[in-house]
Amino acid sequence: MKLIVMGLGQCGGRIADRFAWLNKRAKVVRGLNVIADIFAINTDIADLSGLSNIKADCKHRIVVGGRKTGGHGVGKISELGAEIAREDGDKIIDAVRSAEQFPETDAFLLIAGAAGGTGSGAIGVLTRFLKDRYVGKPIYNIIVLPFRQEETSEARTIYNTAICLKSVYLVADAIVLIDNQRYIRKDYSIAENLARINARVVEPFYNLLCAGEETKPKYIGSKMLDAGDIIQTLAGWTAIGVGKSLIRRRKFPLKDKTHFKDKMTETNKGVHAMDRALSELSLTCDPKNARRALYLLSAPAGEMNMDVMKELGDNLRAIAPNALIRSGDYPRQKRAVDVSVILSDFSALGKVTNYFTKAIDLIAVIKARQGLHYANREVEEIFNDIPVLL
Ligand SMILES: Nc1nc2c(ncn2[C@@H]2O[C@H](COP(=O)(O)OP(=O)(O)OP(=O)(O)O)[C@@H](O)[C@H]2O)c(=O)[nH]1
Ligand SMILES: [Mg+2]
Repeated sequence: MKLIVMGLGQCGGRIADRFAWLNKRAKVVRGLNVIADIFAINTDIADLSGLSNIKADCKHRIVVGGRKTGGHGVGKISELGAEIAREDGDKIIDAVRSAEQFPETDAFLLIAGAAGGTGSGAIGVLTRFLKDRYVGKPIYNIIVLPFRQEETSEARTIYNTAICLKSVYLVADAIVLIDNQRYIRKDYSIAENLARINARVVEPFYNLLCAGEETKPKYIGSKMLDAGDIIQTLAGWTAIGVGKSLIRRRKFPLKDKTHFKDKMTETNKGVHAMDRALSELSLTCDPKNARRALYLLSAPAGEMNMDVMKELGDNLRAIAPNALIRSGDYPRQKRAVDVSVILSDFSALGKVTNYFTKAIDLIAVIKARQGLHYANREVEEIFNDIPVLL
């Protein structure tokens, strides 16, 4: 599968930069190209300078809103981020239009942090721009949710996040949610944490994107996973994860390749990798609410067989009983069994509902100060008062 990736704001730009690194890795290690082109868009010039893998020309690192912000960001005012995206949208679309390999692109992927200003405000607007222009190409979003400490220290965090989530839900084909708090490690500095989180956000995409771009028969699985499978799986709120089991070489290999001991370990390794992928999903969620799911088993060809695939399918069916499950195998991985999992099209998601409820409370307080009373109004009616930035 081939993507055009666009990182908005600091958070989006840095994760997009990691996607650029991922593509370099795919080219060097596997001779594959999974990203058609990558852009970073920001109101902050310093943030754009800090990137390392995205091309440094002005068509790939795009400064927007220069006149309004003087190149220093929008200071968490997402309404301003949205306004700038509306004004400078054509400049961005122009860059996208001249993207390398545009015709081979399967989908767009836009990335932003929900709690900031530039990315949070711009992502809904740009998603809609692209949607109107490129009918038929899916537009996906990755939305990064704030750390808990950001939520408790600044009311604007919750407000921006709720507005951003409501806006993107109305326009994006699917939204992959990343909860920063789930990845945090107490013994690391903030910068180390962010770099590690970004690496882990991008990792599940490696095999998922590569699998469908293979052309050599020996790397094509018995059930190849291509762009179509991923596009059919992604819808609405989505969580993603990857898990690995390392393969240790036996000192004294068993002569009989069909020996039950080896058969057992193959299946165990697969299931173990899937369990890890599920426990490391990008978001706390109840898999029972997922209506679509997908798993990809990547392993050396010798480690794959129908039993492992069946066991993985049964395992996922037990965890996500209401999901339509798609799957694939990819015989390319070396020295590890790797399982990528997508859970998508959630019918309910506590984390998202929580942001909306808290934002509604905040709005009620603000309106009360203005002399407006919400006492007898339905929650749904107040929900309509959460602004939309499109
Ligand atoms: N995972 C991850 N989160 C980040 C990163 N940088 C910032 N964030 C999170 O993103 C949110 C802030 O968004 P930013 O991207 O910094 O804001 P912005 O879009 O640049 O907007 P302004 O700076 O207000 O103009 C916070 O919740 C941060 O924790 C990053 O590199 N990785
Ligand atoms: Mg910024």
